[in-house]
Amino acid sequence: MNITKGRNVVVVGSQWGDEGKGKLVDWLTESAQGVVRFQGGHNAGHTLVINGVKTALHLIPSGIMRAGVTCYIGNGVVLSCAKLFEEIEGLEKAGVEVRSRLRVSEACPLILPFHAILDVAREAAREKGGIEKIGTTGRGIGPAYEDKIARRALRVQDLRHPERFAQKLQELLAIYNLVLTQGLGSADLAFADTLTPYLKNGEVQFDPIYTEAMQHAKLLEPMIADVSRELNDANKTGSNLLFEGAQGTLLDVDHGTYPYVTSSNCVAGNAAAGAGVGPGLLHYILGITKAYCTRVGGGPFPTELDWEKEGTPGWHMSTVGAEKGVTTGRSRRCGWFDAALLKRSAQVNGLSGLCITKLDVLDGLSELKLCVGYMLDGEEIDILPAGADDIARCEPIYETLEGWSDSTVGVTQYDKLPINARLYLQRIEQVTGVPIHIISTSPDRDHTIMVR
Ligand code: 2SA
Ligand code: MG
Repeated sequence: MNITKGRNVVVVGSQWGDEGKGKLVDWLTESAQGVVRFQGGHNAGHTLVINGVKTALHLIPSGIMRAGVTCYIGNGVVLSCAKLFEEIEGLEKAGVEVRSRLRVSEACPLILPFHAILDVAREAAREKGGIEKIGTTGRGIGPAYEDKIARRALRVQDLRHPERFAQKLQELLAIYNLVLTQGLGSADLAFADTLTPYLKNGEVQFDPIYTEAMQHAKLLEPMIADVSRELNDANKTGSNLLFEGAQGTLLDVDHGTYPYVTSSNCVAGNAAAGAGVGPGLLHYILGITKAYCTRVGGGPFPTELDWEKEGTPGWHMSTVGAEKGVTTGRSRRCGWFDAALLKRSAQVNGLSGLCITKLDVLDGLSELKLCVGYMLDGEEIDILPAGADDIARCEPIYETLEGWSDSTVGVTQYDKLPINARLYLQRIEQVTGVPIHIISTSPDRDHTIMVR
């Protein structure tokens, strides 16, 4: 089976993000000519290991590590030019050519410094008010999407028109300064010192933001494109396209553990809207799925384990799996595999196949638990319900399977996996109803099993 030949593939995270999408997109790019980001922003953190060298990407599609592949940032992405150029410069230092291969949609809403200020201030306000924090990455993602939906965002195309940009920025700052000084109270801006020169006396300043944006405008100009048109043209000439999701299905603003979610649609269907192509161009949907579960940030997690207690299975996952956020360095919470959650994920994405990652992390655990449903209000349910409140009340129903002691690190053939590892994978397929097509046995590009 070749999942990319003549077909476009959408790669989505089927849990709470960090399933290993970056590695798989890079690996699949061998048979693709274009890689497209369609949602999220620099809150994403995709780690690639190529020939033992580690690269972390936040905004640029993972296809950038393959020479000759064109990378697209679609209209669904919220774009911080400052972070984009930071990332471009880092890659260039490592010898990767970026600027001639990156196309950025003119319709991307911009993330500007005040978005991160509001994001951080809101989280501080929640904490002060005794409300559980969302646990955002503090990158301004939520406020930037709010501006988009409220129809007042500055977009990449505005960078081409300095006067228009200046006027829209003035209008936007009037709103932000009202919210920041009156809505939240200046006490919450105590952290502001670290964010100068954008703030003065608790107010966001026009000049430094405008000046910086105009500098970015010049640098970005050669990369600004009609991404929708270029993707449609590329498809007509037979190019295979890969749509690279960020975060994960349970962080989707509609289908996730709302309100403990990110502010974009992370599901496969958004690859069309967030890139500017029709849904008919999305041929195969690959759900990247960690062999256990992790989550970073707040919100319910039915199969969560005590991952800080030495010697426990949760601690094993956390330490052997090196479960730390790529963007913020926060520890990820760890827990057993949740097949009832995956069932929801398969449904809302229309998954064609699964890719199981980090199977090797489970090596050495004597037994494994698999969540196949929950008890909710005295009733047994077989699929994750909607929204954080109900999910938080779910009591997992577990099946116990035998573990394996042999190492699976670097295994590249299905038959070479320990029998108990194969039984674990087969049970996941049975419960979720989705076939496993790929298995990843280490972060390395070459340590990948193509199942059938
Ligand atoms: P935000 O910043 O508004 O998108 O945060 C809202 C929630 O979404 C979660 N989120 C993530 N979860 C996992 N991985 C993400 N990317 C980084 C990584 C995260 C990091 O790959 O490791 O380094 O901390 C990501 N981005 C957003 C976030 O934790 C909130 O729960
Ligand atoms: Mg990540």
